[in-house]
Amino acid sequence: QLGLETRILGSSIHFEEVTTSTQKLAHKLAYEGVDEGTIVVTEEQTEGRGRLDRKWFSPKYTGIWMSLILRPNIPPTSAPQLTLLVAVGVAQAIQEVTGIEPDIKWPNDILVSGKKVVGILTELQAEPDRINSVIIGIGINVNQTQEQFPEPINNTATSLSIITGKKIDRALLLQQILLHIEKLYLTYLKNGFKVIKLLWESYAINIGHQMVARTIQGDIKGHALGITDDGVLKIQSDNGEIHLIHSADIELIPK
Ligand code: BT5
Repeated sequence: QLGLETRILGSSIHFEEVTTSTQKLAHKLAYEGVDEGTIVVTEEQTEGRGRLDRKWFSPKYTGIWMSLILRPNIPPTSAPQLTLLVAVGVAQAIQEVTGIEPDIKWPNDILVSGKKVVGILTELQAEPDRINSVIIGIGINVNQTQEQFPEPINNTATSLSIITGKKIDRALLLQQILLHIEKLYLTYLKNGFKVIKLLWESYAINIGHQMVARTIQGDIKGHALGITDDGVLKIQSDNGEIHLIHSADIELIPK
């Protein structure tokens, strides 16, 4: 039992010992019209995925692999705001439970000491002007040992227990994550993205840095100026041109 203190998030919990992907199951539930705040949690994913159908490594009993269903009344163009909101909520919860101060790397990673601990995947069920559901997948490496990470991520990924040297209580962390995300979500629905953006900026490591944004249209090299009110990244390339990046993999260039 999770002992949740939240009102919306986790109002209904679908727990599976093992599943292909919590995203897949959450999409199905969202189509069936489950309540907002429904979450899907599993101990192991056999086909966990990242963006662009990349694989998300999700071994048994070591992580938090979950998806949440939200139904905010916002246009589809504002959906990236929710990725950033969830990243802030997860970062706050990690900080509270472990004492670690994590970094957020736009758009969807949480890093500690430059290594990836959390990945977030936001997907929509939407019409052109209207969102029906937002399905937000959260994958967190909690109790893996370094040896448990396979190639090629053994040099780029880490877990909370590797960093702290302690085993982390996953149920407590999950409970805190839902609590923090819900607080932020209620603020967001009431007051918009402004406060969330400020909080996000306090964790963000991209801003002000030189970087290469690898997009499906090609690479853009430049200096990140910040994010727009929709959560889109603004990069100024060396010739002064400003680019709005909606989706990309970011490679930070060391100073
Ligand atoms: C992400 O994609 O970071 C989003 C990951 C979302 C996972 C959650 S788990 C619950 C829910 N159900 C799902 O099926 N998915 C969501 P992206 O930015 O595309 O990063 C993917 C890349 O991260 C991979 O290509 C690997 O290089 C790396 N990777 C894979 N597994 C990892 C792990 N456990 N820890 C750190 N890095 C990983």
